[in-house]
Amino acid sequence: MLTVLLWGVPNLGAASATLAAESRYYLPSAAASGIVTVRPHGRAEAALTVLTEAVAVKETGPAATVAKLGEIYTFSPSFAALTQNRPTLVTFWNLQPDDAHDFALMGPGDDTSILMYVKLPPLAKTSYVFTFHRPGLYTFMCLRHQPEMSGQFLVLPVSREKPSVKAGNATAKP
Ligand SMILES: [Cu+2]
Repeated sequence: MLTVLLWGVPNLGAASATLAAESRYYLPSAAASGIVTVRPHGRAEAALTVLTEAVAVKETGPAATVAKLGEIYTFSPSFAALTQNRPTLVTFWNLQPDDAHDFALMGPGDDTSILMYVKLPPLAKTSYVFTFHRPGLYTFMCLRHQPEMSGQFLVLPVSREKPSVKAGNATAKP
């Protein structure tokens, strides 16, 4: 006889709170993977590093600016051109010791649904291999620092013509 004990489940306390917080983050769903595939590791044909840059922070920014506008960060670069169906390793460097950032990807075009949402912990490099399957303009942002911490990937289309490579050359090495 199968017995399932549930009496301890509602009292997980801190562990469940941590799980709830972590569950806010996600990679593209099966449906969204038709637009962009994102993997923590894997083969890449191009690479890009995106820094989190502090423009004004409470420790170093002009007091009047920080008092009026708060801490200000940007992604650097905040714009990059990528190629459709070309696996690209994007490495985010959070350069701040005391501030977490995050990365929410939207698009293409006017579609504001969030395809993926991941955290960028302090003083850490966070990498993913992105393969965009649809050309277009994709907006990304750190939801903690809006509206200034935003950027765009422009995904350029690949030619629809198939390369005329002989089968015998497919495994040839230089
Ligand atoms: Cu941020």
